[in-house]
Amino acid sequence: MKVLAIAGGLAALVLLAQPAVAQTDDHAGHVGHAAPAAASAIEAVGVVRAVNAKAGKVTLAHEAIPALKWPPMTMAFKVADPALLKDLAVGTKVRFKLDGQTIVGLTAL
Ligand SMILES: [Cu+2]
Repeated sequence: MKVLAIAGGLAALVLLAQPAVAQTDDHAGHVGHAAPAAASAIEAVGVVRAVNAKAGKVTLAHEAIPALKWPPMTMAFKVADPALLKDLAVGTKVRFKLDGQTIVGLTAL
């Protein structure tokens, strides 16, 4: 039990250390995002700023995503299925589902 308690303490320290790291990242290049700890998809809301169906990419001005410790920002996402971008207009508010930094689900609101 003692070993388990120590391991738990270390995990807590790691978790506590992450926000400090995130705060020093100004997200200017959008490459500073850490991979999500959870394997499950994360949902967020944003507004479509650009669509590149050919490249399978969409640029979203997304709201903060606390689960990923992301502040609100505009960034490009890859989509798992280009069909998600069909008939998607710039300016549309959408709810989207992320697996890593790939959009696996997208619904106009
Ligand atoms: Cu972002």
